[in-house]
Amino acid sequence: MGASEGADDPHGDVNAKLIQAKEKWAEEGRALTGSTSDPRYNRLPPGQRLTKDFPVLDLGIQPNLAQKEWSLSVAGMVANPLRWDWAALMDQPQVSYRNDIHCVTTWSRYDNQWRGVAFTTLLAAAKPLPSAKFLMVKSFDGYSTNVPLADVDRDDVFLAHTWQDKPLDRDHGGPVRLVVPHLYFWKSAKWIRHITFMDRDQPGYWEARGYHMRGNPWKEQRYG
Ligand SMILES: Nc1nc2c(c(=O)[nH]1)N[C@H]1C(S)=C(S)[C@@H](COP(=O)(O)O)O[C@H]1N2
Ligand SMILES: [Mo]
Repeated sequence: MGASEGADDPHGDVNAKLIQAKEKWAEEGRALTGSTSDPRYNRLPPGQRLTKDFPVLDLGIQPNLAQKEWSLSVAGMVANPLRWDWAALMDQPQVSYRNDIHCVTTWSRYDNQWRGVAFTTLLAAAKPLPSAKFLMVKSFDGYSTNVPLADVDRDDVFLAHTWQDKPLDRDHGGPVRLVVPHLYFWKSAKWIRHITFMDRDQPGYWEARGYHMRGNPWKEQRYG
């Protein structure tokens, strides 16, 4: 399968080797332990190992966006389609978060300190219609990922612009990324650009390549 297939716009060289490796893992069910766990008792989900650094994972394209070049548009099944630029994002209530990150490639990182805007603030502004059940999130590098509305209509989901008291680095998705901490980190779209609300689930970039449609780490929903 072509490495840039499914991307919004062709950006040249993606990290084809890494993408092929990850597709192969999905085929083989790599890293599956066959156990499930409960976040109330186990902080570390099954099959994960702790890391202290913050690895960078993406398609090999890292959009270089100034704050004033960034904006997020919201469309589809919403009563109020909208577009937030940097100033509009800053006008929203700003919230601090602390969470753990779980990447499907088996690293987890505890105690990330963030600032951003609650996703519930965006939902209140965009007003999803009753028919809206899933989101497709698209990014400036052509990446996409799908997520159930119920998984982002939660107080722990947010649009992040600050990590450990500093502006979010470009390689981690700055100026603005999505953070959905209770799902595998591939759902947390970096350089977020657009959200479409849908009545049906559609696969995003990795989901079309064998990754799970939901991606709950405690159920090891890595693939399929
Ligand atoms: N726009 C975009 N977002 C993305 C990705 C990507 O390639 N492009 N990769 C995903 C994957 S697979 C992971 S594990 C995390 C990695 O985030 P990090 O580089 O900040 O650790 O970003 C996710 N969000
Ligand atoms: Mo990932």
